[in-house]
Amino acid sequence: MPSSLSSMSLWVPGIRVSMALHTYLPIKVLLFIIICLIGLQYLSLLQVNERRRSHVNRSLFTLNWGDTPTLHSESGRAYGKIPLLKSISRYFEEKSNQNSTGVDEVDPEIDEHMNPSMVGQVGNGSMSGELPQCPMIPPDLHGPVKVNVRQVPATMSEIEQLYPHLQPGGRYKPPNCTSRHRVAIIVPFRAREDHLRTFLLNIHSFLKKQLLDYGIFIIEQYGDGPFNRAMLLNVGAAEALKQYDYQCFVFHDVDLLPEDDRNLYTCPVQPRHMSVAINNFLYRLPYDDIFGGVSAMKVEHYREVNGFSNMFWGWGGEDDDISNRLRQKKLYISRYPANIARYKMLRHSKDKANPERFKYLYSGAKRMSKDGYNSLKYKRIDLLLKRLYTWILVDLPHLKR
Ligand SMILES: [Mn+2]
Repeated sequence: MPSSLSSMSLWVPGIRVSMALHTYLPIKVLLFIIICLIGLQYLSLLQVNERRRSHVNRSLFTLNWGDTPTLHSESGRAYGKIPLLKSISRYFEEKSNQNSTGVDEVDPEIDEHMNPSMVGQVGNGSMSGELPQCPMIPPDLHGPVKVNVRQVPATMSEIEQLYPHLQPGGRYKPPNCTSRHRVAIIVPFRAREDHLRTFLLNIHSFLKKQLLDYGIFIIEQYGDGPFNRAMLLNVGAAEALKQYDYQCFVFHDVDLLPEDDRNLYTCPVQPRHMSVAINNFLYRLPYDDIFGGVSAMKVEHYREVNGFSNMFWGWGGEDDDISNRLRQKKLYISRYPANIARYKMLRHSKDKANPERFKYLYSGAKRMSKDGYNSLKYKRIDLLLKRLYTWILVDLPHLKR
């Protein structure tokens, strides 16, 4: 009795003193059976995992993790990871099979637009009517681009030879897809032949990569009276829409050259100011409401604000006036980040600022409905579809008030 009591005290040390021996015997047996059962279960689990492992395809990279010596030599717990690895590898296997058979996920939007009847409407009845829509993000963009201002050919015909793919009037559309954007680039101009050559040399290669359906319109002011940039932009808008069913305008100074091809000249949801960071201004935005230099607008937004004012003769004011018009119509000026919307400005002597510009700026709101696109009058002296651009020479009547 004492010996068995002492052996009992080994098994269950905490309660040996106060309890009698015979009450512990069944518990002892029960514990033994439970431990045996746990052991058996454990062994059978190991066998099951061993069988599963033998089915696994060793060529898949995810299983190489499971087959590493460390996992093998370690305790059985490590095998618990294998079913997970297997499901991951099966996932990848199924994915790769899908790709190889061409069963890829279809973008519902693209699919919808590939419907021929839809493209017929969007494609403006042109040759590209049957082509699929171009990708939303052009694939050939590189980010920063080299702006060439040093080796500019001395004649237009030399530049023309560099761009044989252009249609008359400086028009381009992607050959293999229907562009999502029909964009008229409108450039007010007078007597800056060297700037124009530099601009055309750089802008055509820049825009081609962006898969746009675009045309370049150089609107030249006739005579040597004060320059009216805003009115020339209005003329450009009117003339561009006579040529083609453009969806938006990019109003572009001839002396600004984009430095990053992610700066997309697409039609913006909200009016977009594009020349955010200019080298001459140390790549900083001079003020928040600025809309000069380069800016883009949908045709409907342009019409909504009645275009630009025709009253700004000489330098300055017209860009702030359109900015006020946009605000009045509850349109917002959107911008790309400054590291993308970067421009190089060509050097030129400063034009004479218009001393009256503030007067017209202050009264701008009152004039918006009467002064602009709907009151535009001009005399078109010439229109030529040149190789690199559509040239429009225009005489602007100098009307006061
Ligand atoms: Mn300038």
